[in-house]
Amino acid sequence: MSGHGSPTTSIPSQPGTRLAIVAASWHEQVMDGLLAGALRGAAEAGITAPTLVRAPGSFELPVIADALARDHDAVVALGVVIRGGTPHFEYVCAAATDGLSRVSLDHGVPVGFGLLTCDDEEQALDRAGLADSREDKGYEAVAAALTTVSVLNGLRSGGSSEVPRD
Ligand code: DLZ
Repeated sequence: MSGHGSPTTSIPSQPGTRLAIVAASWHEQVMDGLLAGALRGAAEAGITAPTLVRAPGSFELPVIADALARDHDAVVALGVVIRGGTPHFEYVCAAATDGLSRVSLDHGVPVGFGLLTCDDEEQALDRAGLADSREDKGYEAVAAALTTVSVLNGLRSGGSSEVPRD
């Protein structure tokens, strides 16, 4: 899967939204970029102080996201998993992905999926929203979560459910 075909990203203004970000701690340089992008996205929406929690690794993202989904309108999970020489990569990625999906559906709360699952560090850096990166997955994860909040609010109030466009 590549970023080709991704939508033009715009973030709806929603300063009252309770947003939480949970960020794993592996691969510091990439994670710093993801986190900066996520905070930039939050600020663009008028959310200046989202809840920010660190997880030890990506495997722990779902259980923390689950706790955050209880009292937030949206959660964004950030992680970086880089393939090694053992099947560990597959297990961590599957557990994090399945767990985050479950959290979202169990709570009816959007979970922005900012988990990079890469073959090597170069791929991860290219998606980290750093000066030389081609993609900004932390920002995109916040945009997706907040856009989904807007869509759900529209559906729940019987109004428009359209995804806002530029
Ligand atoms: C153990 C492990 C390994 C090998 N690689 C990563 C990684 O690339 N990215 C990441 O976020 N976490 C990694 N972990 C840690 C696991 O996610 C988890 O924290 C530990 O297995 C302890 O439960």
